[in-house]
Amino acid sequence: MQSQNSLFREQGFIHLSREACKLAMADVEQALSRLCTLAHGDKSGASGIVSVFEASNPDLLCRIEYLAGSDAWFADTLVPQLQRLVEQQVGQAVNLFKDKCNFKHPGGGGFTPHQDVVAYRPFGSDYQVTAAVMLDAANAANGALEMARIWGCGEDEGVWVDTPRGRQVLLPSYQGGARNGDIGDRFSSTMQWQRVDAQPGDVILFDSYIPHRSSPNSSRSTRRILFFTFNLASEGDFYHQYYQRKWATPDDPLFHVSTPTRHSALSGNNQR
Ligand SMILES: O=C(O)CCC(=O)C(=O)O
Repeated sequence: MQSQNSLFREQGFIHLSREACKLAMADVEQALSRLCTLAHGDKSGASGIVSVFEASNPDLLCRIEYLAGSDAWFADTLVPQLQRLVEQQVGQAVNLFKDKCNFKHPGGGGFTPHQDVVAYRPFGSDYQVTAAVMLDAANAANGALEMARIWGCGEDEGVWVDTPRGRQVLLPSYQGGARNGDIGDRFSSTMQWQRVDAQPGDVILFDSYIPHRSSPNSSRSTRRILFFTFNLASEGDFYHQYYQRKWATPDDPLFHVSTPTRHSALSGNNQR
């Protein structure tokens, strides 16, 4: 059987079962519920929690962010556990870069094909790994994550970057417009997508070069996933800088890469 590290290295993602991760899910739920209560009563945004609503329905919450910055249990207990899981795969120390809970309520929108590195590279970090913690079962009906391999990209296309997982490519993508962040069609149209169905407590680790997407939630129940993104510690500590910028310019398209949310550059649709 292939070792977990070599699977992550080869695929760019790995699905860890709840039995393997042993996260205290009741505590996770309690911490999230504290944050939801705080976010709900804080229309001014003074708590620092970032609430982002769906473009198609301004009453439907898409996500909240700044979890570890807002709750000591996330910062002191969950983040170090996830950090260790990521470090085991990457073989290097990592720091928390950003965090969020995507709610994907019934009717919530999907995420079009993208690479997360598009949204993080402008901060000066070239490689990130996200730990996605399932709070609800994720499946075809409610919009589970889907991953794909990159193939057919020449040396002169995209931007090639040396990473702990070998050379990876940042594919050409759309900038601004309704397709902001989406991988160029020449690449995404021929990708074969693998849906990763998962159970509450499972963790999917994926790096920021792996193309991924998800469908809208067409079921009757909410599909929540927590996402904790880590960068290589050798590149620095970005968490506070990242949120300073997000608080100042929440509508910057950089914070809306292939998401079902609204940003400030909705006219134009330029592929770079
Ligand atoms: O929550 C989802 O379904 C997908 C999330 C995602 O792709 C992202 O936030 O980059």
